[in-house]
Amino acid sequence: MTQKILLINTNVARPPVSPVGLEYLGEALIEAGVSVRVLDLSFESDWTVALRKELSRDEPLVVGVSVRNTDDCSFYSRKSFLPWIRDVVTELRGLTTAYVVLGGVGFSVMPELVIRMTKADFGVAGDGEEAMLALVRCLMNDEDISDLPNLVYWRDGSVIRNPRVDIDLSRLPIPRRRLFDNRRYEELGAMVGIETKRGCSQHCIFCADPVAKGSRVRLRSPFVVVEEFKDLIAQGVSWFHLCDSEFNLPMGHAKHICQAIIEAGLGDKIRWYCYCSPTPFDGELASLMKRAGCLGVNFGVDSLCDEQLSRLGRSHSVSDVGQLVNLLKGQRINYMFDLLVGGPGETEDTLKTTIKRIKELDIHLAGIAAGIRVYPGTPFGKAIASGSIKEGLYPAKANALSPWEPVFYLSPYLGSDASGLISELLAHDLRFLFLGSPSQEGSYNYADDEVLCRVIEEGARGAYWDIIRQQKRRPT
Ligand code: B12
Repeated sequence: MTQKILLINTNVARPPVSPVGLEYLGEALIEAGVSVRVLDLSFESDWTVALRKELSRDEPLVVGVSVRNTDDCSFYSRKSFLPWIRDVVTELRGLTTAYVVLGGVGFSVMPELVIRMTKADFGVAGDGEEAMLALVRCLMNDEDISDLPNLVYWRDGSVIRNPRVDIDLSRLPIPRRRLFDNRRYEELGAMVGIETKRGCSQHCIFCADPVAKGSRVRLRSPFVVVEEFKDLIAQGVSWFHLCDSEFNLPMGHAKHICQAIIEAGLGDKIRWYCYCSPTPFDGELASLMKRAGCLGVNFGVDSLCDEQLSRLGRSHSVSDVGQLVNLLKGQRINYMFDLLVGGPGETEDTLKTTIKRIKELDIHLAGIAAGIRVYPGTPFGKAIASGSIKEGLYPAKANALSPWEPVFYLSPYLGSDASGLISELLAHDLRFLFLGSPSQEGSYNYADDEVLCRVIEEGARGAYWDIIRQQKRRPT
């Protein structure tokens, strides 16, 4: 196959995040014999000039455009990246007749809405490797595309989404991680992404991960993951962030991954962070993670009120979190807790209880996201679409979940000034961060946070929450 595919990384937010999804996709295409070029807009000072230059070289058959984030998911800033994606697609239309295909985790959380808004020709929802290859082959040979799994396309003015197929990850070649300049990302303070599995089988009512990644967990072999680490280490990369929804689900796989890293002698060559669920977690996992180079864990705790946890569809309890905290303290693990405030049924009392318990447990760092980002394919999004929840939606007219304006839900029982209430309860306690606007004092919204970028430029490294934590504690 000789015709060229151009893959464009559009994630230009700072501090940067390496385009691991696009890299996995590109490597799989190359392995199948497709000729692939990449353009990383994250490193271009003038994106229109860069597009023009790239497309004047020769005409590709397909241009793949990554949509990693639809928006920053912050109720208080509500910054959408979709107008930017639409501008890139529009610019491409003026420069090439190539098919424009969208994909990425952001795209996959609401594909129909994103494609309608950007007017791209096609999209791939979910796993990209095999779906994009199948699409490219059909387009090359002028074959019918209408049955291709994961494909989103236009027919007679309507957007059609084909049924998804979540691929068996053991079929994929070991990605070589040479398409993008991961070393340069690390120099700019990024942690390079790497997956140990895909999918999440939990039933959290609000979460986009089962929608974007599938609800069946698919494991990558520890051998393959270690080979990928080795390749990146050989390129001079040492800071990583795992891209699993929750690293410890299932716990046995997490232990196997850590053991494989330790046995390969990589534990002191890499430093990594990850997301974990509060359960299951035990002393053996904590110790293996530390020996395998883990420097910090972000736990999705959401609430410290059992009735609220149950309403959110979480499977852990307040007592589980208490046990977890004892274990983390005993094992001296660096961690933060993510809290999700303002879900259905949240009241001033449940919120006060959560904050009080965080203080009592003396949690190192807790981040508060107020307001639930509503996605069409989640149980919560479906409940809203069915009309069973009418109050608490922002924007208020949000009956037809629009991608132009990110839609949020905030429990009406928190009153008209939830952020004032939260600030009052936190009372400048340095153990708390808040998902506000980037660069705002105490905020942990990383998408274009200038203060965070400056600190990174001065040499700070690690997960962005860990850098912010250290800054907050630094005497001024
Ligand atoms: C790890 C992670 C982080 C880490 C990143 C560290 C790192 N170096 O990777 C950190 C903590 C820094 C982070 C930050 C943010 N994150 Co984040 N993150 C994730 C997470 C868990 C993994 C993303 C990932 O890399 N996946 C692995 C890759 C391989 O998958 P993929 O990108 O989907 O790629 C596959 C397909 O989509 C497809 N594909 C990919 N690109 C393309 C392109 C084309 C053309 C095609 C056809 C196919 C295709 O092929 C790939 C292989 O199959 C996801 C949730 C999740 N489970 O995915 C959230 C997630 C992506 N993050 C999210 C958000 C909101 C953010 C922030 C904006 C939060 C904030 N306000 O600070 C920032 C943005 C920072 C930035 N510059 O982008 C949201 C995005 C939701 C949305 N509405 O778009 C997610 C989905 C979490 C969630 N459930 O809400 N994040």
